[in-house]
Amino acid sequence: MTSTRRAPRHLIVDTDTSDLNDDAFALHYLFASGRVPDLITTVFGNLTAHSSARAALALTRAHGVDVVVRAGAERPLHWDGSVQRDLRAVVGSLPADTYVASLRADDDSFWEDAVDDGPAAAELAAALARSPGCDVLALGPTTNIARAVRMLDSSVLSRHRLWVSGGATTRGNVTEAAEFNAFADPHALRECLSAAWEKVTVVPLEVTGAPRLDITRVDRIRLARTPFGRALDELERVSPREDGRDREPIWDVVVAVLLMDEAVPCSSAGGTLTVFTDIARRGMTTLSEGDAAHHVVTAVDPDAVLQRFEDAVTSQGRPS
Ligand SMILES: [Ca+2]
Repeated sequence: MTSTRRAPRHLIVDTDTSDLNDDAFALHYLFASGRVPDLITTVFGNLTAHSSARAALALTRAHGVDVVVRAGAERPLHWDGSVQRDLRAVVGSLPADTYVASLRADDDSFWEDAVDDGPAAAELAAALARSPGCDVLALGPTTNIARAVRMLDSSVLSRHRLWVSGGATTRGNVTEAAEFNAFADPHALRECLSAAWEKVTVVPLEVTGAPRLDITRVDRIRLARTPFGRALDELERVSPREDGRDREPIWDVVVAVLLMDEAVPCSSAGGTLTVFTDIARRGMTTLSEGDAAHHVVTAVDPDAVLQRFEDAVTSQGRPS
């Protein structure tokens, strides 16, 4: 297999990981590939930022590696009374099976309790200020990253590259138009996309949702005596798939694989991705092709992504 590994740069992963969701799959993949993040920051989204930090810390320990993990934002960037009221009404009106995780309208701890944000944004800004060249991998709502961006000059940001898992160019998964990470904090995503990064790569839902980890691959991977193999085996035992033929999409893994390996066959469009922030179109993203402000991945070879992932998480620590 030919693969062209990118030269190692610093790596910061900002994530709303839980114990073994797609963010955790992506972290396992990065650890197994030897691309250990220099910093992991966590944000509200699937869980609270603080719960997510605990999950990330447990994952780093399963790999026997010390990585600094910092919790960050527990709420979106814009959070005044009218934003809260309008947003809660919108999520309350969505079909009952819509995945809105920590934004559930009946989750009073999110809407009403005053949990303090952790220090992630300041730590992220300090790490970027120190690093000569960093990849920032955004796997959740981009609130921490937007706050860090506000603390930095363009001369610092222009050394670093942003990779975003989120947005949707045809169809969303929260509303008709909006993907979850973009919906959770569209103002933050807009600020992140307009900042002075060296390069911005966005991998939208259509692309991250394409590769599916089928049962054959799951059954091979869970036999591996690696941290991920053991974790997946445990998941299959406690949460069986029943008649489903695939476990689920592996969304955030797709972005991590593209970050790691430029030989993965994919296509992309240069253009400007616009994020809508008004309540009716919250989180909707549209691409105007033309300039190259953003590189938006438009398609990827699903089998190549899945093979890279399986190779890494099953052969960890063994010479290839
Ligand atoms: Ca995520």
